[in-house]
Amino acid sequence: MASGITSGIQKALGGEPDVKAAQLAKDTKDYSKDYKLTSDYGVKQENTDAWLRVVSEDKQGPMLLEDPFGREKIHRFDHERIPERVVHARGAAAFGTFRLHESASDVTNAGILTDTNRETPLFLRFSTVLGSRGSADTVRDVRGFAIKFYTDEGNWDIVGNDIPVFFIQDAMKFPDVIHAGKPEPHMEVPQAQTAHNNFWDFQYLHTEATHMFMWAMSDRGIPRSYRMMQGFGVNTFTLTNDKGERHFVKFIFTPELGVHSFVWDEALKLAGQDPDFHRKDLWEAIDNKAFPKWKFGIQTIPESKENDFEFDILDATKVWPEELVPIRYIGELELNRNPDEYFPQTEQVAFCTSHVVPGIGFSDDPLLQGRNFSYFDTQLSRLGVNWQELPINRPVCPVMNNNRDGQLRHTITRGTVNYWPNRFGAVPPAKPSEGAYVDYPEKVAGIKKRMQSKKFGEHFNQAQLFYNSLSKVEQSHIAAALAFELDHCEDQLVYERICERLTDIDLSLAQQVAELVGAPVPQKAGKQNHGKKAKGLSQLEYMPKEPTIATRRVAIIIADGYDPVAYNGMKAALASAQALPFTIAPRRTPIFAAGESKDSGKGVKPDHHLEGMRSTMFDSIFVPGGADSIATLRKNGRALHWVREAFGHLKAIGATGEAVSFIKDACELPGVKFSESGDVVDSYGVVTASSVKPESFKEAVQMAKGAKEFVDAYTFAISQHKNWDRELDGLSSMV
Ligand code: HDE
Repeated sequence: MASGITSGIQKALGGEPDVKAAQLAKDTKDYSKDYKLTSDYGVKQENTDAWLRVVSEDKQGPMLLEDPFGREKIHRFDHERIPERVVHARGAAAFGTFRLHESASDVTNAGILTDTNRETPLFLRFSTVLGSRGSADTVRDVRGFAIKFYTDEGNWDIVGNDIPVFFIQDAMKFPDVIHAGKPEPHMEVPQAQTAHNNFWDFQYLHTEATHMFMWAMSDRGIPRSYRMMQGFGVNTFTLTNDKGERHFVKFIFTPELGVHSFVWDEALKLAGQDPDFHRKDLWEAIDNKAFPKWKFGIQTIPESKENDFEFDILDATKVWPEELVPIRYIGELELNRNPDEYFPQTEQVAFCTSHVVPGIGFSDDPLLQGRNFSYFDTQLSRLGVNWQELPINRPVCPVMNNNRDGQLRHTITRGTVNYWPNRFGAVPPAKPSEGAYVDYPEKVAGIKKRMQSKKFGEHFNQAQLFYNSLSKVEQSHIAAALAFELDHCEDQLVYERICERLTDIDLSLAQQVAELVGAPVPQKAGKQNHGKKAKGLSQLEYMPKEPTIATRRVAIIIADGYDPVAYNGMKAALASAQALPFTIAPRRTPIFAAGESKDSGKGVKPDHHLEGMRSTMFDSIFVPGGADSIATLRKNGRALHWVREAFGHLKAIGATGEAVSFIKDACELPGVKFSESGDVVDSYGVVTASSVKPESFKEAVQMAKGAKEFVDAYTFAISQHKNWDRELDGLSSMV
């Protein structure tokens, strides 16, 4: 616990460091070791395997309906499911802490954004949008980034995404955009994909979605990890300070590990090879105490400047370019505890954009205002009216009101009255000076009408801005993603129209895609590209300042006769840099080093065998030398596939000794250089060193230096996430 915690709630709970954890502990049971099995009504049971039935020696007789235990067990099972979320059904979550480094008291009086002595507990749920609960993690989609802050003044929910803009401007269009993206109604396909006619039909007809579909088609749609995504509140909220002044605000979270994505082929394969990849990745990092962290930032605009921009600052299809509205990073969010049980926590957590605390409020953003209704409403069909009483949803501060009853109410309130005012002089409602929520006294005038203000009508400027601001590689990924999606649209009208729409963004993009998908290749821009760029949009801008390989999964591939010096040295170097080395071999029984006797009873037990995993599940591969080991791997088609696939997916590859020629033969490509002698060569992220056995002390010292040089070059290549030069120079697709 940080020193100087002043939270009154913490004191009330006996000074517990994490008030939410302390509260939840009271509802968390682990009976299995202390108690015998009982029925739900508490009676001990001697047999929970067989239903009570009539039997004779040679005949199995009928089961008896009278058996309360058999009936109860099946009945409870029959009713285990609740409706999944209508969107964002698939998710994974963790507990964490929010700390404020710099008070934002100039713009707000919210305790969580002004008190730098506090640690606020939180629960963060990541999700995909379109897929069902059982769909794959790595599909192309937007990712949810929903946080429940358990503040001293009540729960504050930021229900955000990993993309800063949205498809629609008005909440009323939400059912349309989601219906168009979800499986088509006649045969319920495709699952968790936007690659189908209806989605792209809608995108063409609904021009305000153009900016967002460019983001969804960019690498942001296929993140490497939940831990390597930004989070955005998307909507425009407001902050009010002690002077009663109001600012518009956007909330931003930027990950310490950088913003990284898969390449598409990798994401596609992983969806089948390990559909739980992101869920496991999050759990594994927290379990290994490599706690993911995000910087928390705000962009604020004083109320007086609301109309100073060429776009409407209440339009959720627009970003606030950082050049115009800088981000002020004032806090840090860390995830540091895995949930105890999925259903009561990750599934039953219920977020509401309408949950704000004093000092934070809404704007007239028409998407936000609809969301404020929807989230509250949807919890009724998922969880019932008393959903706020569920342990994961309960605030850590006292809840006192006259709301009563309803399905599954379990708070028991003493007293004779349930209304206010009452004759018993119960505590009256709070005053603003006592922490009551103050509604901002805004003057509102206008004509009641179903329309947006004028600036909402411009839909392409920021789609161009986004595209122009990306690196060449990122731009080419958008073209490839669009070509993939449109290839899955059989309706000619749909793919031709989208190619036409792309001319409103960039003519050359439209031409590339049209050629690939077989649409007429456009010759004229629909709307001229303005050529402007903005910072902060390309994810390559978010590389960590200090290169890091923390939590990177590295496969070390060996077979009998491997070089133990290179194997052990690299394993230790990776582990000390907080990477996760995994030993992969042709079998999972022990593998023996060169010179090690099979009868020694020792050997290394691999974590996985070559067929059990795929290169897709790792960030990099390293192959140590050893003549026999390499001779075995050369004959193993799957081993070759590991190397070629890792190369194709732009991953760092390391090899020493005899492994160098193996890697060279597996993926020899013009332009890629390999080490021929003891020197270290880093070419396109393939880092090799053909070691020689030291003949003298001097040589041994030189080799030790070489080893350090090798480890440094190889780990740096891993820290770069992908070797983009490989792709730019057209090497990756040749494997
Ligand atoms: Fe949501 N959204 N949404 N959404 N949304 C839901 O609420 C909705 C939107 C987001 O991990 C639902 O509890 C409307 C934008 C996340 O539990 C539902 C509109 C953004 C999650 C709902 C939007 C989001 C949801 C379904 C248009 C990014 C998952 C289950 C006005 C800022 C939260 C639920 C979790 C979930 C409605 C648009 C993010 C139906 C009407 C924009 C991260 O209430």
